[in-house]
Amino acid sequence: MLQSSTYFYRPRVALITGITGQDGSYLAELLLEKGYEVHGIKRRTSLFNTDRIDHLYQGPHNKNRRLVLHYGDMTDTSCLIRIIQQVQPDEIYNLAAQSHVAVSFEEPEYTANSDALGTLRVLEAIRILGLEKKTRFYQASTSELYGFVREVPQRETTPFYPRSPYAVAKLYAYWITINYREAYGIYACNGILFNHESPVRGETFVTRKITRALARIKLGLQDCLYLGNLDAKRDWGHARDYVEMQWMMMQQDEPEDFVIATGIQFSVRDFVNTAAKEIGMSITWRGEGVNEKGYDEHGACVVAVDHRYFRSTEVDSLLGDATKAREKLGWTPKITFEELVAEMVRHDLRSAERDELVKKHGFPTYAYAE
Ligand code: NDP
Ligand code: GDR
Repeated sequence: MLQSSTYFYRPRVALITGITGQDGSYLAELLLEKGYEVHGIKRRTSLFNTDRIDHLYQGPHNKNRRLVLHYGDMTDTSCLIRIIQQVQPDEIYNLAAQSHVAVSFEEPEYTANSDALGTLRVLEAIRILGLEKKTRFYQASTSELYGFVREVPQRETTPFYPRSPYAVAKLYAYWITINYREAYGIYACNGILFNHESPVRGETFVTRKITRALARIKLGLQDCLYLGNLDAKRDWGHARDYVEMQWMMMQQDEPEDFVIATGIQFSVRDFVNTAAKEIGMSITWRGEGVNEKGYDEHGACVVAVDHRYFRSTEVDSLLGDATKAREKLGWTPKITFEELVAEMVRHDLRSAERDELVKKHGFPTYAYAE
């Protein structure tokens, strides 16, 4: 029995789906710094998938453990209910998703299952377990909802027109979040986040693909960077700034949806030029006349356009207006585009240097990220 004078300090408890991803890792860091007990759902994979959170890992024998990982999957209702029942979270951040737009054209059904129905499963678990009044819910919504844009810049009231199986799945998740808020009084909110990047961005998203490839080209580990639509324009921010806003949205008196963006737009071509400048390289652009190996008649090339990276339906241009977040929550992004690119380049140069060393000692280094 506890002495009556004994006080239990129960830290706030957060559950992050997608904790092994880019945002999950930054958010876990932030919540641990704020004193939370953090639980995360990771998928069973045949190789380790916890690289991004290994620096936060605390073993099961650590008495003061504040980071706990659970095996689970967004497509498995029973495990989601079990984990939420066990963890009894104050806040759930639903970040898990098949998050690659181009891949969603290849895997539309799986994308719908994990991104749309996965969100429903978590919300239903809150309801089934009677946690409507206790557990707050954050949904990782996206600027991809705007797709074929009807208004520039895009704000909370701009109509949606999704242009990929990914965006259509996320549209369902957006609305089911609002429906559960209205129908059951759950504190549930959508962060409509524009693109955000970092040194731990997945290697097949265009920004990381660029910084990684240019670093490898600089060190002679790669000849060429193949890209799709160089004219696509995005509003790129830093993931560290954006997870702060995810947390802020969950601390309000009433749940609301917010756009999170920088309000500044660059093209893919601009990103390449900025990264090349940072790395001290001049770019040789090659058109679509490259042969199978990517070289044209001039020999080795640096950036070439390859049609396989074009999408069946493209989102040409996104630009966000985060006025509501600034006025209601006092949020503004702190890290500029140039600082973001510089940080990514520095990180990828270090990785390329490590690969160069490995190669010098006769070990293979792995190939291009497509
Ligand atoms: P990542 O792709 O880096 O991370 C996705 C996470 O979801 C990973 O932890 C991944 O696990 C996990 N995951 C994928 N499928 C499943 C599944 N079926 N069951 C359980 N876990 C799964 O994405 P980001 O961190 O960049 O983005 C986080 C969220 O925000 C996503 O929902 C994304 O759609 C959304 N978003 C992202 C934006 C961005 O610019 N980054 C902008 C707007 C929205 P594993 O590590 O094993 O692959
Ligand atoms: P996006 O990001 O589709 O906006 O989704 P991505 O970096 O994949 O593409 C941005 C733009 O660049 C063009 N592009 C290429 N893209 C990739 N991946 N590879 C290429 O070689 C290439 N060449 C040109 C694309 O066509 C596109 O126009 C990201 C994800 O994080 C989503 O989960 C999130 O919801 C949105 O951002 C907001």
